[in-house]
Amino acid sequence: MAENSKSVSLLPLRRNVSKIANGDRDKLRDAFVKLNTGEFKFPGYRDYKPFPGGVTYWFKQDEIHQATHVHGGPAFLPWHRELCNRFEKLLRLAESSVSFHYWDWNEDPEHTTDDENKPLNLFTNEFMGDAKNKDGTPILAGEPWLSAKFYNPNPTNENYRSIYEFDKLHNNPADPPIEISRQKKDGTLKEWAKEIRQPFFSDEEIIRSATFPEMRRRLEHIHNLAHVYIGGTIGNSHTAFRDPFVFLIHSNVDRLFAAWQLQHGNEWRLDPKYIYGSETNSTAVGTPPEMTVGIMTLLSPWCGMDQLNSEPGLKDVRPWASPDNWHKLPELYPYERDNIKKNSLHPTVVMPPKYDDMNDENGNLKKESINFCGSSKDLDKLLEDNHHND
Ligand SMILES: [Cu+2]
Repeated sequence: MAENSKSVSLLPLRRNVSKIANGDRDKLRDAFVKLNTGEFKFPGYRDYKPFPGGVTYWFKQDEIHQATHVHGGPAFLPWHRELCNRFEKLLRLAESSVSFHYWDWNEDPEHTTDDENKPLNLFTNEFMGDAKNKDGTPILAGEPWLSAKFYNPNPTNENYRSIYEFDKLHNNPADPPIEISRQKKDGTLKEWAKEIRQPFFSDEEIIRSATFPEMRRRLEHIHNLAHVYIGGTIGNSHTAFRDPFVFLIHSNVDRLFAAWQLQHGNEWRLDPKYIYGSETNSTAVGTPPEMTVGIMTLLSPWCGMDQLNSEPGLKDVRPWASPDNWHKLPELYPYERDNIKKNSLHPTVVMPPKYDDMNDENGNLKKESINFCGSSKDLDKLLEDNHHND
């Protein structure tokens, strides 16, 4: 019994963030906060040329997202899955039993309910900060992020990150952004989409898509709406990853991708050779910044820019650039153990992470909810077989 309860509390299930215990939300917030402290910094110092160092694990996420721009193409889902999986590992360095929980965008995050069906607002100064002013105008996120130096509205010198993409003087990733703002819309995401006459796809419609290209287009569209629905910093793709709420959106995006993969009778969606269908052999198209990234493209920046096949227009990011070159020394870094020279076909990218609506407390797939005929053991084996076939 004791052993059992221990294994449950350590289970890495990703859950609906409004339905977990208050203490688990605190833990998630604390992990975010810790990743922006001196304890969690990448090597180097701010003024190093050509690539600044000394960036916290938290600010690194914005730097990575800005350096790559993987949107509007086949690699949107797998690339963001890699980003999220890596970020979850970092969160666990700060809080060992934390998971990458999701915001179910069918719920209004200001007016939802908790695990005991009591009213719950995710935008409080104990959890995600402020969502908007009472009159609907934009607001700065405030606590807990202000004290944690996730932004600094009153810099005493020139060391801050601007909200403008082309402000060359104020874009050092080691500096705090000058603001995190939000302007959340009233009602649910679906209600707002109707108001602005945008097509809306339900979870069901996304999951029932017949092919990968159809599914990822529907899913990315709703994801785009979700960004603008929260508004402000997160509503601009250049600055979105400065707002912690972005990860709750992206956990939900990945959950729906996983749910599509686990549909009964569609085991090919777990097989790197077949999952991406007609987009399997896609490569980068266009010229930066107007380009889309393909399934064959190596996952940047983690692969290092000196790799063959790395795409034009991408920016180098330490520590996967000189002088650290982690992509050449993965054995030195425990959380870089996976082969860094991977693309979206790699089994660790194709494998769906475990979510509470598809997996039971022991991490096994729930047959009744997702109609997947196998077990997670079969899944692990399938992925292993694919790995050996590479
Ligand atoms: Cu996004």
